[in-house]
Amino acid sequence: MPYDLSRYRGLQNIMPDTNPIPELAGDNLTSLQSHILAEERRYPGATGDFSWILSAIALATKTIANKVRRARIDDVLGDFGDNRNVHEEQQQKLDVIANEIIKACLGARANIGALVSEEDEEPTVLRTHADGGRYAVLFDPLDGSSNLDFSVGVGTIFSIIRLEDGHATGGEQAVLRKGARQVAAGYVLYGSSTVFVLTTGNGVDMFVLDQSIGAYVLVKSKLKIPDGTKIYSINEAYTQRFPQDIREYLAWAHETNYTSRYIGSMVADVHRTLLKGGVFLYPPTNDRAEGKLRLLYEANPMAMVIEEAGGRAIARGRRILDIVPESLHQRTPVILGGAEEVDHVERFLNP
Ligand code: AHM
Ligand code: MG
Repeated sequence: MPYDLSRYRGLQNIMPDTNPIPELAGDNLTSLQSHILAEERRYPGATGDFSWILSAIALATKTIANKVRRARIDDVLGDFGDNRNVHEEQQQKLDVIANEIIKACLGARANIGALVSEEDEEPTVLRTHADGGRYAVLFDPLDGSSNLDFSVGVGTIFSIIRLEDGHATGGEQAVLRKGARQVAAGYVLYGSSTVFVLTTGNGVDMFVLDQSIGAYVLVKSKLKIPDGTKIYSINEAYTQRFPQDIREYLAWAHETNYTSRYIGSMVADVHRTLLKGGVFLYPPTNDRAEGKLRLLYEANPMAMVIEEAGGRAIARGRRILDIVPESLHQRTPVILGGAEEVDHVERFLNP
């Protein structure tokens, strides 16, 4: 459904003194909020849980978008002292700020039992299942943050799972669910515009933050990854450290007139792959047997988005969404993108 500007201008003509709000424009101008409510109506007996959680994510990401844009002015770029996160990676000041913003926005939602963040070693347990904690939200608050100082696109990645009755605490065991069990996933890219990409298992929709009205508005519904795009996205500087099969794929891609695009910020690289096609790879290396990316809040949500858009997401010869997690911050190799492009890589992979 396009963001129909003529309709929008029409509204302003009728009500010159009023700021049009998205809901007033009917089908042609749909806010994230109204979209989620409409999605929920598809399920008889829906409780409104989703709109409640997603509105908190929307609020958090609008706040983070604002912080990212003002970072240099507010002098919050750069390292957060000598602090390292659970992965022994240097934390940026904005990693910490984004993490706190998300926890502040999600923490008050009565149906969230646990939060899992890349920046925190343990889950934050908010309430038990018995007390209404029905969902867990797993997130990377600010992915690609080492690029922040140079105004490169960074993003927030999120995954929502249902907590089961038996796991009353909402602790680590409760959130170790394979990606196929996600009920919603997506990301927000803080780039030249702020883009919210969402799937609730019914295709992939894309919203853009309209700063003038402070709302995410729907710009594309039911996105499909184009096939036949000869782009690979990989940190090619690691070629000597990649397994032989990946090196053979790259040699084939060179001979087959592929081009390369690599931003080094997963949200931006995946977003390009979603819209333009191609394949994104973060394989194992000699020094990192499982690659770098984290399963629960990086690979899984991106895999759900990509599959819902008709693509494929694999690791070690199987669907990323079928990997049974063993620990909260475990890593996984990642190959995702247009189905045909992933097939091409797969032909080279050793069993
Ligand atoms: P981060 O979560 O610490 O920001 O690291 C993840 C990022 C991804 O956004 C990106 O795909 C990858 O690291 C790039 O890694 P490399 O510099 O090894 O290519
Ligand atoms: Mg990350």
